[in-house]
Amino acid sequence: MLIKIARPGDLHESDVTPESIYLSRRRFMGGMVGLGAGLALSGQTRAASDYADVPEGDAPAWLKEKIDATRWQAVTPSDPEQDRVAPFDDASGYNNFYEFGSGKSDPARHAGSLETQPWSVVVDGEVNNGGRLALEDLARPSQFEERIYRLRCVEAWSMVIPWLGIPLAEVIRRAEPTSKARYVRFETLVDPEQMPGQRSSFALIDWPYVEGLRLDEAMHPLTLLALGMYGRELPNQNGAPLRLVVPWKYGFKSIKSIVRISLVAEQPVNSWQRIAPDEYGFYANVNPEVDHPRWSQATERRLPNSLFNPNTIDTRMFNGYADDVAGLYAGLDLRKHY
Ligand SMILES: Nc1nc2c(c(=O)[nH]1)N[C@H]1C(S)=C(S)[C@@H](COP(=O)(O)O)O[C@H]1N2
Ligand SMILES: [Mo]
Repeated sequence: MLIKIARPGDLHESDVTPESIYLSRRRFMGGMVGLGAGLALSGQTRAASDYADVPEGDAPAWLKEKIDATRWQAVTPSDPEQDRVAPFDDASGYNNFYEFGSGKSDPARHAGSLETQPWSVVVDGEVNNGGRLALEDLARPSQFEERIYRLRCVEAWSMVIPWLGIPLAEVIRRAEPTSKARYVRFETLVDPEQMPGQRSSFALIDWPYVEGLRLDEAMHPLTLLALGMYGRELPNQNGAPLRLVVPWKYGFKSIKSIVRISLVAEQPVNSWQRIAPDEYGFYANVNPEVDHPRWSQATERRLPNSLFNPNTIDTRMFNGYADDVAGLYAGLDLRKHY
């Protein structure tokens, strides 16, 4: 197992960052390893002790075991100045999760009581090996990996978050898609008793929250099913116990608290597309050249920031993952298929 215990000399940059976790040029440059579709993995590894400041979670025994066996070998963003990992308090305190309200602090305030154990996920549709899987059975055959990704919200803010999880591709392969499967459709839990946003008569969303990917996007090695972040299980406000992370797409594609994964023949209609099809499309690839009808997508506020340091940075094509994913969209008009 590749666990590196951090040596004191490794940590000097952390002196000037708010957290003991940071990304360094050395870590990224050190021994790049190619994987799958040219995916750049850092040869450096991180220690679980990098997360010493993060509050301990309350994961069930099976999940703790999986987390302890994580391959601490991150896919990292590339800019050591801009791409600092956000403090845990920001990543778990500033959220979008409309099931718990539409304010950024509503999820942290209201999601704590969500019952996430036991949890099961229905895998169905165009598959030969579907069914209802206990979460531990869905996760067990795969090794956990850490992925440090940029998350770029369509609202033009972003954070760098270290996720823990398993490639979605492995779950899909085990389901044995039929030849008719061309898309993957995801659903979030519907439970108005536990989710106050689903009781509100002002809610825009027609529950459940739905998302979708093309099958090749779903099979891409960057696409992660996350069960944890910052070396622990997911806080409920971040989509416990299971959420999608698709780092080259706007954050709304990364659906939380998933209860159903369906392989389907037709392109799913995702929740935001249903609400405002002129503003939110199916693809939702991060693209600084295609503005939202009501605001520019050319820049973003990298969090944490402040009034005195707005920390506005340029948005990158495919959120900086173009080398890995641009090929998926060859020949597609990205202005039309936003
Ligand atoms: N079920 C569900 N999933 C969701 C959302 C939501 O409201 N409901 N919001 C999305 C949006 S808009 C973003 S930006 C990300 C935010 O993830 P984070 O809170 O972990 O940063 O979750 C996405 N997943
Ligand atoms: Mo978002």
